[in-house]
Amino acid sequence: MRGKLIVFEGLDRAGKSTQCNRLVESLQQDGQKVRHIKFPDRNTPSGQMINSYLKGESQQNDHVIHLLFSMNRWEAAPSILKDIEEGTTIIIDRYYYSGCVYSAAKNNPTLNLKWAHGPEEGLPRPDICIFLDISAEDAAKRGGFGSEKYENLQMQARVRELFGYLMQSSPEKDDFVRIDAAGSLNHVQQRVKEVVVKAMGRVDAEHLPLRFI
Ligand code: NYM
Ligand code: MG
Repeated sequence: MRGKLIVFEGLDRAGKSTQCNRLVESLQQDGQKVRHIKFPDRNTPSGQMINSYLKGESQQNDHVIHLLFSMNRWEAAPSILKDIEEGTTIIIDRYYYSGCVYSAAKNNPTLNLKWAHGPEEGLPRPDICIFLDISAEDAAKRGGFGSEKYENLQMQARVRELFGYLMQSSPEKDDFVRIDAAGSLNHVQQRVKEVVVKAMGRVDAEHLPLRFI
């Protein structure tokens, strides 16, 4: 059986890293082969440019930084495909949904969701995307946002609105399961596991092929 592609999305401070780690551990305990990755991958050359932009150490125009984030995913795509083919499930902390939404949230008149989607087309499409939902205000209460670009209330509120649009009206809307992330870590973890086990089971039972964006 092929591996599955499972993505976590959400605002900064929604708890994605914690829930990714817990899911990886839990699936491994079930005897599954799992690889955990994260975008942006700050270690590759494109990732180093992204890192310096996010930290405010360099400037990029909105379109260029968008393409760098996309490039960062394309660099990883062959190894994702190979693992999935060989039966390893990939859990990703942020993917192209963040790519589209954060770029479009800047309200640049020539960079809307449609433009942002273009460079992502052809990447492997998730079997499921778990949106850990938290309000921008609650996110800010969790020890506050950091100092990186985009980590402010106004931007996060706009990001959440656009995620809402993706989940309701985009062609990808059925990829999403929204989980309320304001609850306890253990409760969220349980919900995540239920949702993931169901989605993975469905791929196997119906022999669903991996799709592409
Ligand atoms: N981000 C992340 C984007 O703007 N576009 C993308 O394609 C991706 C994957 O980078 N605020 C933004 C969202 C985050 C920031 O991610 C760094 P993280 O998960 O906080 O390290
Ligand atoms: Mg962050």
